[in-house]
Amino acid sequence: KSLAIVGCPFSGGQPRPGVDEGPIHLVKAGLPQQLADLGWDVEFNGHHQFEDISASITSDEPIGLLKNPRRVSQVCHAVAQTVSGHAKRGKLPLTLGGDHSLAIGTISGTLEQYPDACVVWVDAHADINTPETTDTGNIHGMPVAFLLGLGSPVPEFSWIKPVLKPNRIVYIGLRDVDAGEKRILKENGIKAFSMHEVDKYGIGQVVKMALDHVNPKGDLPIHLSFDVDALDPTVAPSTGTPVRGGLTFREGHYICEAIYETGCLVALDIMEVNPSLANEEAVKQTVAVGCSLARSALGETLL
Ligand code: DIR
Ligand code: MN
Ligand code: MN
Ligand code: MN
Repeated sequence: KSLAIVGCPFSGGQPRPGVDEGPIHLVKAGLPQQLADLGWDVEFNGHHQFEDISASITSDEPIGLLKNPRRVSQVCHAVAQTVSGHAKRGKLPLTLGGDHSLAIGTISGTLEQYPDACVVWVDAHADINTPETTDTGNIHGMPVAFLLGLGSPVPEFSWIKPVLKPNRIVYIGLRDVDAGEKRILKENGIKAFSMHEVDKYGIGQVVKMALDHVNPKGDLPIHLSFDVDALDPTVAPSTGTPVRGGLTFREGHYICEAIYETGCLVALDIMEVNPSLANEEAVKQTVAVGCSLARSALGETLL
């Protein structure tokens, strides 16, 4: 049991400063030791600095509506190589964000080593806008579209191999989906369990249905990408785009526990913790929840 923490202090996929401090807070809160206590051999070589990338990009004018396109692309490319490298050496990459545009990198890295991997995307948002459908131009609202190869190609992102198939991703927790995104989900037949389904069936049944869809024989590697804004804002207040009516503390952790129990987890993202939003108590609470989600996905049990 060996994992590598990939700390990604990056906020270029969205406009609010502070989310780049997320990984630093999660590590300071003791996450590496907590995972070691669960029996993992934990590698953590410090947070990504992305220094060469910043230095090499002197100006990053929007491309169409896309904001910070070169920075996001090159940072994600570096993250993809790091994640892929860890996976290749048999380590489970645990990426700490940072904003969710980083998942372009993490999932690309996973797919490079595990081409048949499936993705469980836990989020209030679908993050599947294309450069054509986006209202905000924030790339953290688009990673899934890039990974699926939807929308007209953006040359800056041509390194992405869109090898993710629409039937290999499933969503849990959605409740703030743009009109264009709803259309994309329908057109591509992408399975999504919104909060409506969580209310209707309960989280146990939803996770079972989600896994049956994306991993029908239970033999595919799973990448879990967890945006903490999937949780209700009362549970995870320090995040850039909170949406009320979210997952309870237990529902969020149940998803992680159930995915661990499959034995198929090969990569994990904990994204969008922003310690500069909300008061000190709320920040502590959100960072603690980020740590406990990671522990649940990596084998912590209640008994
Ligand atoms: C919105 C918000 N759909 C957008 N997305 C967020 O900007 O495309 N994703 N907050 O996490
Ligand atoms: Mn490393
Ligand atoms: Mn997200
Ligand atoms: Mn979100």
